[in-house]
Amino acid sequence: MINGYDRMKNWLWIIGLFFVLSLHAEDGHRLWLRMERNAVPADVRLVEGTRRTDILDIASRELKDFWKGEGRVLLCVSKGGATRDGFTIRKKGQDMELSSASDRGVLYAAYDLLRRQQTGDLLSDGAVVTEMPSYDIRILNHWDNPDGTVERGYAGRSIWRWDELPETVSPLYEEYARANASVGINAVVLNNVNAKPQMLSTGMLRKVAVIADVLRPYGIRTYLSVNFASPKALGELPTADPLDADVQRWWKKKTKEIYCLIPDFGGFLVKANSEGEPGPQDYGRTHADGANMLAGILAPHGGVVMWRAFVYQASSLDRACQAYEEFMPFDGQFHENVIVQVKNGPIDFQPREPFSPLFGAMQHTQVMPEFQITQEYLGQSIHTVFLPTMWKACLDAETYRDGGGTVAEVTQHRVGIHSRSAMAGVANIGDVVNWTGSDMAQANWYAFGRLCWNTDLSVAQIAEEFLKQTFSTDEHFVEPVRQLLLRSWDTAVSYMMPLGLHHIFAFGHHYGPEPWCAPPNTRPDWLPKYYHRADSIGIGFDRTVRGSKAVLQYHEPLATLYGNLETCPEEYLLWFHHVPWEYVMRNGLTLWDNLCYIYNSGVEDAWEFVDFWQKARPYIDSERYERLLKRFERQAKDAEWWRDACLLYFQRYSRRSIPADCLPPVHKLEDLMKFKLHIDNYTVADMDNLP
Ligand code: GCV
Repeated sequence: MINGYDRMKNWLWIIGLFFVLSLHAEDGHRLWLRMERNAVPADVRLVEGTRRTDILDIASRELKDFWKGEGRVLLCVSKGGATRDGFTIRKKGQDMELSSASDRGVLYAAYDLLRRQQTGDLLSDGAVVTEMPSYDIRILNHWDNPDGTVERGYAGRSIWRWDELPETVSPLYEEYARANASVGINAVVLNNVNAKPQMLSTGMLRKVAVIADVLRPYGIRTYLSVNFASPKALGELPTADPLDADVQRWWKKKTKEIYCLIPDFGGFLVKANSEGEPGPQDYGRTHADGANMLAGILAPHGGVVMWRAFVYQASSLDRACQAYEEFMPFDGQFHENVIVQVKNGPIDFQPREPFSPLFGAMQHTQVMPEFQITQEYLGQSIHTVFLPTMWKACLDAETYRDGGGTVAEVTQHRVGIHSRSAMAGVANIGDVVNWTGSDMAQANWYAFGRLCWNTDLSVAQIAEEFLKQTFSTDEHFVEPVRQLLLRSWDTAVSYMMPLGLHHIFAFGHHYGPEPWCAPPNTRPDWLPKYYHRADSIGIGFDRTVRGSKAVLQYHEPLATLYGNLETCPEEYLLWFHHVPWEYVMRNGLTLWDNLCYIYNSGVEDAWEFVDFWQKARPYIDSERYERLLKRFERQAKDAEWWRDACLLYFQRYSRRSIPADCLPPVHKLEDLMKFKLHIDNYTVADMDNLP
């Protein structure tokens, strides 16, 4: 029999346990902003002459709540301060002075200070730090649809709750704004580039205005993707021809309506004549006609047009050549407030691509890089792949255009007096509690912001900052997990598509491998065989002067370097060349053997990540530990799936055996060829149904 006293004791036990657990509960929602709130607010003041603004109020609040320094924090906006969102922090005795030419700069200084506090990177007495962002516009592109779905989203539904707006304002919006501001992101495109015309209806714009009001005090400007055919699709005009006077009047009126609701509206992002989206070519007009028409209308309001160069037709021309062919004739013809938005590689966010030749080629047009933060082609929200390594490979690539310059340098260079530099990232954010599906995928959101702010930051530093703020500052945790993050991109490329292989994904969802995929009546350039071209002689796409000539879109010495089998960097070998299976590579092994060993090393690395992660167990909360452990295990099994699918399939062509010192396949090709993943909403558990 349990008496009253025992019962009470049991209850106290349960309540105590619950309390302890909830203290340690880490659902990932706080991202990298896990600072302890002060019991007594810090002493934060505006210096004389600095007027209060909403942005400064937020900077003050953050510092009062979380800054633990002894002295005062002085916030100063003055004409002489750093411009373009830049800032200076001075440590004077116990006091900190944060100054900038704008309140936004002061906000970024506040977050810089808090980051230093979190990571232990404190300033010594008399220290002066000045920062200037690499890009003017540091923008997230959401591929969120008005119905709440997210194209290529792996973290639940859209955070924008259109059906509740404008009346109900989700607290998520402000949390999201704060997270962005803390890493310097100052612009957001709310909706998918495959834009629904209804986004421009008055009802939707009122909802957009409410979100813009929440983002503004965090220094964030709101942009929209627009459907080029909107005037026609909304039933208001018979045409969307950009040279038609009625169409121009329609856009003028619509733009005015937008600026009445959102005075600091940033502008339009446009995907035109690409993958079935409408565009100026539908009316015999050019990309320049379309972009300039919108740019002319936005200019008086201070808005910009981001016009995407992601274009390709089902034609005989190599897909990798098409964007260059379509855009180069218009170099120098775009208005100053047009920025041509170019994906990092010439095809489509593949695990590894050479940089797009347009970066080096368009010398008289403002061009901006577009990266994909959401991991459409890199294991979605299951695999851990730290993407800044890949982004840096693109940003640091030398273009050899006139006067030279890396991709980062040429895109940061302003082409016209009024032009602005920009960098875009396709968001990986949804309404799941931890925002990004995988707790580790938060690192890519964080890294995107940090890299837009400073393209010179090292990947190692970004990883360290993220881990210290998000998980633990304990070196026993930080060092191995940082190593894991630094290796993760190379590992994923090794088990998915080494040596320049690309686009050999499963059809539609792009999660797993399907190099054999060939459904009837499908565009050839959507199928893996178009890209890998495996046959009895060899494998790879010949883009040399004997093949599609894509190499000629690069400046010398790259055209020759890539075009020559002996000098082509091996990581791009099969991107640029069709190479015989028996070809002897730089390490003295044949192509086939190399392929086997690299796939094999990818699998070994992925299993090693499981070990690394298991060692991290004592240093972090069990919730996030367990969630990630499941993912690391699934990633390693997926690596085996990739290796087996690709090697066993390509073996049908190479007719060579897998070297004896490679791990033997765990799957049979016939089983893998039968396996189909549900297109939507698959989970780690679904993947366990693999044969
Ligand atoms: C938004 C790839 C993706 C599409 C995406 C497109 C783009 O093709 O698979 O989902 O569409 O890129 O960037 O426009």
